[in-house]
Order: sequence, then C-alpha cells, then structure tokens
Amino acid sequence: MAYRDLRDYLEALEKRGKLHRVTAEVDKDWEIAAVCRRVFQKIIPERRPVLLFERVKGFRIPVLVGSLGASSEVYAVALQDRVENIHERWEQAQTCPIKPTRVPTGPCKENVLRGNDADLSRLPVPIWTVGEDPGPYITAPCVVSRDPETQAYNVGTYRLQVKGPRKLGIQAHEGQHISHHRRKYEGSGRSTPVAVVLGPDPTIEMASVTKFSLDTEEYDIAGGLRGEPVPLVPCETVPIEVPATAEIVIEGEIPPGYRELEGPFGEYTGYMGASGNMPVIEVTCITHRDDPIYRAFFSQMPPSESSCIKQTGREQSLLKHLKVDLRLPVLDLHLPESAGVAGMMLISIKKGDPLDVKRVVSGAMRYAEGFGKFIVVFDEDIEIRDHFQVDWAMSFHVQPAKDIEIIPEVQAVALDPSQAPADVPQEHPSRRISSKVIIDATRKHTFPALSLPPKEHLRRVDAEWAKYGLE
Ligand SMILES: Cc1cc2nc3c(=O)[nH]c(=O)nc-3n(C[C@H](O)[C@H](O)[C@H](O)COP(=O)(O)O)c2cc1C
Ligand SMILES: [Mn+2]
Repeated sequence: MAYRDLRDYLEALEKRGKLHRVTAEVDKDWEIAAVCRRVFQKIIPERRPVLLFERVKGFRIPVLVGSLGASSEVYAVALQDRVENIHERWEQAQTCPIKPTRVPTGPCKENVLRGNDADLSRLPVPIWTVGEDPGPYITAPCVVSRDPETQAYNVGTYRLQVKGPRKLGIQAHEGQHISHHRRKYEGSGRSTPVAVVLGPDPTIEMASVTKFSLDTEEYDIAGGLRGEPVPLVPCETVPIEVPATAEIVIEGEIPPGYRELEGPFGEYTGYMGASGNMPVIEVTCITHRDDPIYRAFFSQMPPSESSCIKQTGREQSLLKHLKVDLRLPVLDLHLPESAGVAGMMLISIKKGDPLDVKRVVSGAMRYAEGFGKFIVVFDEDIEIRDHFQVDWAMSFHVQPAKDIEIIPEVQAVALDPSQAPADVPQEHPSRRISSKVIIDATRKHTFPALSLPPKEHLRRVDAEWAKYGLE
C-alpha cells in the first residue's frame, strides 16, 4: 500500500531510525539553515536523518527538512523500496503512469483561510542564506497549474519569495512548464490560476522537481511511483485540483503582465543567484490540515537535499532516453552532486564504433542541453561514480588536442555564476547562452596491459585472505 500522506511516511522513517526530532527551540530566521548545513557537512549520507524541527520560535507549526533527500536511503524509504531499485521504480513510473482519482474532500480542507486570514506570515518560512536573501523563501512548493487550452496539469517546484502577507514572488525560468501556461493566459489578458502544495505524499515532490516532456502530467508520474492513483480535491478559489492529503495548500493567481524584483537567492550552485523581474502570485486562500507540518527543501551549496533529489530523477530520465529511446550502448550516466547535478555529465559506454561517442553526446545534448558544461565519455570498464577511476581515465586516455572539443553557443547551465557578473539581472539574455567541453576519454587505440597482478593471483589472495592476518 502506498503512503496515505506525509504523516504515514514520517512514521515509516521513524521506525527505521531515519527521523530526528529536534526538540530544542530554533529560530527560523537563521538557525534552521545553519543546523541543516552542519547536518549535511558533518553526518555521512548513510546516517543522515530527516529533521523535524518541532519548536520553531514564535510558531506552533513544525518545520520538516530532508524528508525526500537527506540521502538516497531516505529517498528509497519514500518509494517503499531499496536504493538499488530506485532507478527501476522511476523507469516503471514513466512507462506506466497512473491517472489521479477525484474525491469530494480530504484532510487538506480541515482549515480554510480566506480573505485577510489567508496570511503567509502564519507559516514558519525560514530564511536560508542569512544576510544575503532578501527574506524568507518557500523552497518545497509543488506549484500546480493547468494549460488553459487542454486543461492538462503541470506540477513544478519553483522558489517562492514571501513578499507580503498575501504576495509571493515566483522565479520560474522561461523554459519551465508553468511559464508555457502563464504565457497562454497572459496572451489573452487573463490571470494564471495556481495552487502551491506543501507537504504532500513524497512521490508528488519527486515528480515536481523532475523534468519530463511538456505533455507529461506529474500527477500521473506520482501515481506510477506510488503504484496507486493520487486522490485529488478541488481548490476553493481557483479551478485546480490538489492532492487531498497535503499538509498546506496556498491558492492564488499570477496577474498578467505584472513583474517585480525577485531575489537574489542563495542557489544550488553554491553562490547567490542574481535577482530579476519576475511575476508574482496574489494569494486568494490557504487551506491546511489540523496541526499542519511546514515542509522545506534544504538547498544552497551542494551537497544538499536539493542535489540529492535532483540526481536520481535527472540521471534516470537521461539514461532511459539514451538507452531505451535512442538505443545507444550507454551503460551508466552520472551527474555528480559536487557539480550541482548540472555542471558535469559522466557517461560510460560499450563503444562498438568510434562514432558512438559523438552519437551519445549529441543525444544527451539534445535531450538536456542545459546539463553538462563538461561532458566526459568513458569506456565500459570505468566506474564513473568513483572519482579515482574518473581522474585516472581522464589522465591517461585523453590527448587534449584531439579528444577535447569546445562547443560554443549552447544553452547555459541554469544560474551558472561564471556566465555574467552578479549585477546582471537573472532574465538578461547573456545568462542563457554558454559553451560546453566534450571530452572523449575512451581508449582510441590498443593500450598496453594494465600494471596489475594477474586476476587469478588476486582471486587466490582473496580466497586465502585470513592467512595474511589483515583486517
Ligand atoms: C529545491 C529545488 C528548487 C528549485 N527551484 C527552481 C526555481 O526557483 N526556478 C526554476 O525554474 N526551477 C527550479 N527548480 C527546478 C525545477 O523544479 C525543475 O526544473 C522541474 O522540472 C520544473 O517543473 P516543470 O519541468 O514541470 O517545469 C528547483 C528544483 C529543486 C529541486
Ligand atoms: Mn512538467
């Protein structure tokens, strides 16, 4: 059975010793960010817990961080599965999505706040990069919108700046699916209705942060991931349906054509992202469960919850495209967290033909042009998740003048601070175009034998390991 809701999932985490309740009082305006940073720096992923800050100074609502991406072990609990099966579960969800069902009402309607009661300052929204961010940011919003022509749903995570009791800034770049919807509404002078879902069943968050094709509905992918349809209820003030068991739902509208300064925000690159002119959401209603939990993603400098969750979805989506859709001889594809799951793309292939490297690179670039400022292709024997092997192969399989190609004028890695000085606005065209380095780190001719003991000698030593008295 799929988790009913976030609470059901937290119980499962607690049973596995993966939930840590912080009972000391914490200040949302500086302390939560610093505690999260230390948890990600000091505790290795295998032991890193999900954090529930139970006593937030000045609020009765607890703050939950890391419940999707404290580690891949936690992510696996969210899928009720083992780490080794995460990729397979994603493949299954994409090939067999499940449409949502409709229910008349649900727990997210236990409290309905309209008019001036729909006040964002009731929520304990943390400040993440203290001294740099202009205020609190909602970092784990699953923003639901609809195509005004087809009524198809989209769910995407785009940071929301709290700008007033009933106003949010929204930073979704032009290629994001909500921007397609907004342009259509704006084209006919209409507001874009939206619903911001906080603290749904974890599979909704998984789908919300992952890029699919424009016509893929994230509700269906979430259904595929959980193995059951997502039950939806209608919103109070906008023609949108939201997951019935979500902790908090903020309903609102994006007024057409209006823009306001948004940002800067401490970004996933490890630097402040530039500010720019962005649309706003005018809040029309807030509904929440009794004793709601406020959910936040921890992002900024990698490693973070953000880098952990992006990695799984992005690697899987690209790998499936290259292997299954394009039938290329790709074994593995890795987007390291240290590169923000965007800057570096490592691919291992079983090279049959010298042109395979070019085919794989062009397939990856066409599918995800904004990922991989450095794309490196390795032979099948290189374990691309092992930095030592990657450095070794790059050092001894590459002739720079022949094997490195620079591709000018391609889509930039989003928010890359090396693109332009900090004072260039986020929406400036110069931030959109960059260049790429392609490195062919496969062997191009016969190589000498490896300077290792013969395999049978190593096997014999392994078999008699105890006799050497080593650990
Ligand atoms: C923690 C986190 C924060 C994100 N913030 C933003 C953001 O502020 N703006 C944006 O355009 N994308 C942001 N993204 C990336 C989008 O969520 C991602 O591209 C997703 O595919 C968007 O949905 P869509 O493909 O349906 O547009 C964020 C992702 C994560 C994990
Ligand atoms: Mn989408």
